[in-house]
Amino acid sequence: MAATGEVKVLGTWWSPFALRTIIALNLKSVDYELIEETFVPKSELLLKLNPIFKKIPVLVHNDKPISESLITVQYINDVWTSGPSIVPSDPYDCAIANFWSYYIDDQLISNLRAISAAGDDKVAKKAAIDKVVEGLVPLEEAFKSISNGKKFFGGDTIGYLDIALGSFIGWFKVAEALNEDVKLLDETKVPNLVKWVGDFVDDSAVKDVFPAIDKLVEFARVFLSKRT
Ligand code: GTX
Repeated sequence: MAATGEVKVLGTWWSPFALRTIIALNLKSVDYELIEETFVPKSELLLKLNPIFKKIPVLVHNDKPISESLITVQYINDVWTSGPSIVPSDPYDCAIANFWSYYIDDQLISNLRAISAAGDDKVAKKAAIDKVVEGLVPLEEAFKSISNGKKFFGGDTIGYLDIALGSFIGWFKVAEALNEDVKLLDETKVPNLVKWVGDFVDDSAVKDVFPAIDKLVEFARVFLSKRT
């Protein structure tokens, strides 16, 4: 659907959180302008639009800012009502999607961050890697029950949980590339999720905005070395 009013995203090409907002806009065929945040230092615009957390993404709709990636996805679903529904309309299904998205951010992504935060500490790094690998197993089970044999958590089209998890696929691949012999998305443990990765990145709402893995790996080498 054509955009109602002006839509901007304060984000970056490499941010998995900003990718959530962008994919949701693409699913609803909403035109937007991406304003690249450079971070060093944080822009005046970011400080003004998200003074509490000072993080991207910020979705700006008709000059009104909305922060927190999953809140922007919910907002986009609520405002652009035509096109595929991103958030399940059934309250129970919606609660389940919220539960797993909370799990993704609170557990899985925290453990993914812990891999790089471990630096040269091999024991801590292995523990974080194991936690990510094991942490994907409940999501494999959730996928089987929620997708009901279809391609996505959302069914035939990408939904809320696909966006929540799928936006991090590039960063899972970064962790694999930067850590020798590490397979996070392991076909023997999470075969359905491995197939889902292929379907997700091939989707028309995703493929043009999904960062090239080589470029992301090069970016991550520098980005992560500055943080540790
Ligand atoms: N909970 C927030 C959301 O969902 O929007 C998190 C947003 C966030 O952390 N954004 C980062 C930021 O603005 C940029 S994206 C970082 C991705 C790292 C991936 C590692 C696996 N950070 C600024 C800051 O922390 O000050």
